[in-house]
Amino acid sequence: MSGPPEPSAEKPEPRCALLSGGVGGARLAEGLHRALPPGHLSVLTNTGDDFELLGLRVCPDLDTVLYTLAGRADPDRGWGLQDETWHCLQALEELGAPSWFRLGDRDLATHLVRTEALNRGRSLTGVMDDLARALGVAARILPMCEEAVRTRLRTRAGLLDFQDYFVRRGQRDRVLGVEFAGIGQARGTREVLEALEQADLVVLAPSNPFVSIAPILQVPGVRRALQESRARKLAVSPILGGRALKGPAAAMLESLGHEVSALGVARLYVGWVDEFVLDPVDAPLAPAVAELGLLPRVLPTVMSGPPERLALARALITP
Ligand code: FO1
Repeated sequence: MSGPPEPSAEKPEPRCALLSGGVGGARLAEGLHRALPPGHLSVLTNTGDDFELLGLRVCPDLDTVLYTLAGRADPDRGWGLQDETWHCLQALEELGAPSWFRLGDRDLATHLVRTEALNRGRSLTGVMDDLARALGVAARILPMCEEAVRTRLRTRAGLLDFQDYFVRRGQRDRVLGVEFAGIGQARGTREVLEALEQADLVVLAPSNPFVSIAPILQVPGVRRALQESRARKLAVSPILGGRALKGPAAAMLESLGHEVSALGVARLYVGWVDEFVLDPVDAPLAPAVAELGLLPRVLPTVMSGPPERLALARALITP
C-alpha cells in the first residue's frame, strides 16, 4: 500500500510579476509563461502607448503580450497577428481615412471586441482576462491601470502623442522629454497591486526604460507595492553592446542625457531592483553595476527564438 506522497524537497515554483512594454517584454513573457506553472505569471503591461483610432480603443503593448503568449504574434514584426491580411486597411486608404497605423483584418476583431466591451462598462482588466481566456492564455495580462494615461514626447516638432512619434513619424524626432498625461489621476489596479504583493520574483523586462517601464513604475501605488514586496527584483538590460535590438531606447538614453550602455540603464533602476542582468557582450560592465549596489548577472539576453526565451526565463527564476 502506498502512503501519502513524500513532501517535495524542491522549492515551490515562484510567482512572477513581469513589468513589460511591447515586443521585447512579450518575448520574455513567453519564456516565463513556459517556464512557470499555469497561473504563476502576471504581466503588468504599459498602457501609455494606447490610443483611439477610428473610434476603436487600440492597446498595442497589451495586444503584443496577448498575441505572443497565445503563439499568434507575427514572428517578424513582433506586433500584430501572424497570417494577417490587410483588406480593411486598403479600403481605408481608398476612402482617405487614416491608414498610417496598420490595423490588420484579424487584429481589428480584437479592437472591436474590446471597444464594445469597454462601452458596455467592462473594465480593461476584465476585457484582457476575457481575451486571454478566449485565446487559451493561462497568464494574467494586466493593464497597469484603468485610467487613460497617454505618453507624450517633447521634441523640436512639439509635444507628440506616442504613436505619432513612434509610427507616423518613424521615431525620427530627438526626444527631449517624456510626459505621461493623466498619470496623476491613475491608480494601480487591485490586480496589479496584488500581483506585486504575491510575487516571489519581480522582473523589469528588457523594454524601453523611458516609455515602457517608467509609466508602469510611476502609476501611483506601484512604487509602494514594490518597496513593500518581499520578492527578488531584477531588471534585464534592453541595451547590449551600446545598442537596442529594437526601438529607440539607445537614442533616448543619449538625447535624455544618459550613458548609452547597459550601465546607463542600470543607473536608472537603482532603488527599484536588486539584480541587473547584462548580456555577455557587456560582461566588462559587471563591476561598475556592482558598484551601484546592484547584483550583476551575466546571461544571454538575445531572445532570437523560443529556446533562448525559455533559457533566459529559467535562468532568471533561478536565484
Ligand atoms: N508599429 C509600427 O511600427 N507600425 C504600425 O503600423 C503598427 C501597427 C500596430 C497595430 C496594432 C498593434 O497592436 C501594434 C502596432 N504597432 C505598429 C506596434 C506599436 O506601435 C509599437 O510596437 C508599440 O506601441 C511600442 O511598444
